[in-house]
Amino acid sequence: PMIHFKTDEEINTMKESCRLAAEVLLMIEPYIKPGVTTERLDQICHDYIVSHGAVPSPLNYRGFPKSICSSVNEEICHGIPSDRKLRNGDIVNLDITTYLKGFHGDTSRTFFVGSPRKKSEKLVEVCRQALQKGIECVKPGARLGDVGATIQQFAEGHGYSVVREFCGHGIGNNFHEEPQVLHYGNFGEGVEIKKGMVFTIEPMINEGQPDLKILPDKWTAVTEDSSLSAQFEHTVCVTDSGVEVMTRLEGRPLFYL
Ligand code: EYF
Ligand code: CO
Ligand code: CO
Repeated sequence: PMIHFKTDEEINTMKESCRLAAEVLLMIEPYIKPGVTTERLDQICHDYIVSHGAVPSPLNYRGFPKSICSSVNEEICHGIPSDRKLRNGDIVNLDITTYLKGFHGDTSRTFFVGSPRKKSEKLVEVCRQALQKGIECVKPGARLGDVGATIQQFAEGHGYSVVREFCGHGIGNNFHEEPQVLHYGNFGEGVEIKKGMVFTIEPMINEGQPDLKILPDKWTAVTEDSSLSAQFEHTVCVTDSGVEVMTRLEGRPLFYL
């Protein structure tokens, strides 16, 4: 079990990949409308990433067939872009990972399609805030259990549940590195956070029970009870004084909601 600590130089290069991934989420937003297929969104993101000299990390990763993950409504994560048309009132998470100059940058956001229902709005906002509170725990000397416990307490305090089967991860020259970043846990437990660590935090929050199943396509995770699920993700690095969100665009809020 080995965590790769990044030098300041590596982190500076990695920021370019992270910025591109964040720009993809900004670029794609106007295309997310009723009637658009998730395949079309995949194609637009793919072309944008490639035209900026990068590679979409999910494509062929462990056999994944598309360039982004698109997860609609009760889909938790790893949804495969398809000819499914988005409908008014859907929520859709687009998960973007880019590989540029030897480094991966990973970020995702849940969007509303057309006008959201109140219950979708509430779930998505709690998920966004859960990630924000998780990020606020990150500083040298804190532990990954603090991040997980904070996210879990916040989500469950609002009557929602946290998915256990998938977690955040170290990231760098490899898409997935150590450590695992659980979105549940206990304060004071887990790996100590140190300067130079780079990892994602990507809580998946369900409206109903935390249980999931995998669809026959072998990739898409959905809630077992068919309740809604939302997710947000950022790549963060640990600095001397705390944390920097590498997939946040300069001069913008954490998310554009
Ligand atoms: C056999 C994949 C492998 N895995 C993780 C591969 O970290 C990610 N998002 O934030 C992430 C994205 C993708 C990914 C895209 C494809 N994979 C998916 C599902 C199961 C699996 O194990
Ligand atoms: Co991701
Ligand atoms: Co990730």
